[in-house]
Amino acid sequence: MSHEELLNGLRRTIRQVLKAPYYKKKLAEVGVYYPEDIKTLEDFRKLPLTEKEDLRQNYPFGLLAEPMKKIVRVHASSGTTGKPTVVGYTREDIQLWAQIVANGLRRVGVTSSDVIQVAYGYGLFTGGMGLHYGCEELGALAIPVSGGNTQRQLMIMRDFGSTVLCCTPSYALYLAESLEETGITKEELKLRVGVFGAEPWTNKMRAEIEARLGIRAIDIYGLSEIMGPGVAMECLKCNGLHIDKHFYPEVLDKDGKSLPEGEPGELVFTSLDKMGFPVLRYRTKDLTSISYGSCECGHIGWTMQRVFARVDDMLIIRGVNVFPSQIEESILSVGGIEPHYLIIVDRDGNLDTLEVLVEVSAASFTDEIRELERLQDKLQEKIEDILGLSVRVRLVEPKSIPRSEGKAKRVEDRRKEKML
Ligand code: DLL
Repeated sequence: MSHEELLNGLRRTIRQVLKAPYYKKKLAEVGVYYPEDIKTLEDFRKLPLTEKEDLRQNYPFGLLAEPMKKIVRVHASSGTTGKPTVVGYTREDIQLWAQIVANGLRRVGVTSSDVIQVAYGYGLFTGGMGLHYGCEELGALAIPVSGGNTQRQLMIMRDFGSTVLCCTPSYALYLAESLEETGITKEELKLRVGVFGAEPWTNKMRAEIEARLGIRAIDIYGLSEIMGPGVAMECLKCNGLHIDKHFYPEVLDKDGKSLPEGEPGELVFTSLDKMGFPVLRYRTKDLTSISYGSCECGHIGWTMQRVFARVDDMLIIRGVNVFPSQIEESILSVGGIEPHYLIIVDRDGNLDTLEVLVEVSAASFTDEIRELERLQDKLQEKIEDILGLSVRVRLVEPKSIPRSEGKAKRVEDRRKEKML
């Protein structure tokens, strides 16, 4: 996209957001009354950021930029506190979203001949319906099974001949595990590709899922405030997620200053063609870096690295910044254990404590106690090495950590209750 095309897109969005009184007031405060007031990218970068709090203050429909009669669908994300954040789509927005998802699927070799099991939740969450409309736009067969009911998922997968599976990576792992128990073999399935997202995951987790299900596992990213799944997606090269051209990304540091390409910070998006719920410089709270360039797959534009954490996921333990993904990496680099874990942070007097529960595999569970102790020590050492913090690793029985059918919860921070 040329510089001029980008500026035109940004101005289109400014024209659209000015229809919502809240944005109008916010922009007036910085002297912007018309889209033409933005003459350069520098002007644009001075515009105020939008946060989840702005959405909350305007709950439920205050930021819609089109009259209600033009809105044909709402979605919402639950969040951990208070009211959900609500977003609205016009008919054109829904069509655009479907095309964006379809393009992403096409890029990983999915065609109209594919049978796509959509095991993301259907409902206010954007996962199910977002993928569903993308599949239909592609002309593929969508199976709207939604999340949960694992045995039925597996039966459908085998009997309907699903070739593509869409769900969270943690649920994919659970399905793989249940498959082994049900006695259905990989060979009885036609599964070829997995389109996994909605939560952070690592390359080690990818390798695990690919091996267990015998598929290519592809990362898909998105958030309801920007549109839903498909804002960015990997191609088969898996060198980052290509950001769709209808969204303009920026990466900012803690103080809101723009960071150069390649430097990690908070991802911020502006939609370029959304009508119902246009977004101006929305802070995603997701941490990653971006770069501009072309890929062998044909994508020319922005690519983001996988999201390694959210700003609010970062745990500060005894002053050290810890991301759950660092712990996941170390766990998955040791054999004899399952990729299921729970991080428990607590406080003992004035001291933060970090404990990681890790499941042993059924095979190592039968080993001698001494073997298990050795495994536990090895894991503990690995995590301590990476974090530079002392940690207590506790091996637990196979299948004792709760499985997730949607977004996994891997951290329990008990300090919060103690602070209240
Ligand atoms: O999770 C949309 C989605 C559905 C994406 C299905 C991919 C697949 P929300 O519920 O609004 O929307 O949550 C958005 O989830 O800000 C990230 O923190 C996280 N997230 C989404 N995709 C990824 C990913 C959907 N691929 C929030 N990797 C985002 C890491 C992700 N985190």
